[in-house]
Amino acid sequence: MKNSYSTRELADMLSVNESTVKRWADSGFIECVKTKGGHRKFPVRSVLKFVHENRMNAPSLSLSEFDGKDVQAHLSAGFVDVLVPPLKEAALQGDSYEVQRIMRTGFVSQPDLIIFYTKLVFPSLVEIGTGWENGELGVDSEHLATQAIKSALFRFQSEIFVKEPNGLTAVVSCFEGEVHDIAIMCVASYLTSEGWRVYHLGQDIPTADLAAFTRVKKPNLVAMSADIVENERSFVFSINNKIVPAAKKVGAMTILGGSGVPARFAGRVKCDLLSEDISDMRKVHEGMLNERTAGTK
Ligand code: B12
Repeated sequence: MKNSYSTRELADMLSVNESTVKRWADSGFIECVKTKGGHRKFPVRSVLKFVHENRMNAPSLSLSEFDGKDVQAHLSAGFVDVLVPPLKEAALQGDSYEVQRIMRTGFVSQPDLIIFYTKLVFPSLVEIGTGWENGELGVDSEHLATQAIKSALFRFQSEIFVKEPNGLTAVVSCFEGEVHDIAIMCVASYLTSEGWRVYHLGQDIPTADLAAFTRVKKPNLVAMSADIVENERSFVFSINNKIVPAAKKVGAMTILGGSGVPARFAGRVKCDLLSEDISDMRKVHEGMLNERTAGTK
């Protein structure tokens, strides 16, 4: 995996002069380290941060990592789905550093986090799940691959540029008994990148604890994820009688996300939003930010 770029490489990839890159570095806009010989080296992590922070389009940064005309043409147009097969392959090998490298590449070509998740990360997981369902993959391979993606996501997410705090707070959590936490981890990461203060509670949070935590932290939003519900009555009771009242008391919006569960419980659970698509988080974020901005004027 490439760890850093030279001034020339970076200038070529961003289509600017070398002198521009040096000026950015000397003004502190982009972090660089100097070698003993006095040459500037730009860590990949800082380059990604810089590109993301400045909303730059730098597909050639990702092109430098991949061979093949088709792949390059797709990447230069931001179509990261072309990286699903290599990402899945690296995951099935349990090579989480290669998965991370592919994620970095994909993110440079498609720096919209929501699109990046929905076109690259999630389809890879779904394909792995389908392989298991069809009997092509054993539980061992499925777990190895998932773990590789999850570990890579953890590291990758620490490289994402985070906006200034916007004053909004969210509690995000899997519902009691739920262990599928990758989507909610991505929800947490998206909101964090948009400047939210996020309390990410992870898998299998008992209802009483989630309600108590909500009462204490008084967030603007409580976002939950549930993929598998065995006891319908208890699920509906927990949401309607414990979590929603706790959220209402502190003025928080509630969202229940997951696959199949929101549709199955539509009209039965009293959350403000039921969603099967992480893209809905963009609308929620923008709506709440506008409300907040209007309220503080
Ligand atoms: C990885 C995985 C696991 C891992 C979980 C690792 C982890 N830390 O997450 C492990 C191996 C532990 C696991 C266990 C099980 N799994 Co599993 N697993 C998967 C797999 C392959 C990928 C899950 C994933 O991350 N998908 C990608 C994410 C992004 O999808 P998602 O969570 O559905 O999120 C989407 C929406 O639901 C929505 N969303 C989700 N949460 C939220 C929240 C908010 C706020 C919003 C706005 C949106 C949102 O956004 C996403 C799309 O934009 C899927 C296959 C698949 N098709 O997804 C099966 C799958 C989910 N698992 C399944 C099953 C059956 C199980 C087990 C019961 C298997 C078993 N017999 O032990 C156990 C469950 C244990 C438990 N107590 O819950 C089934 C579920 C079927 C169902 N709904 O009834 C699936 C679909 C596989 C299948 N085709 O049968 N699993």
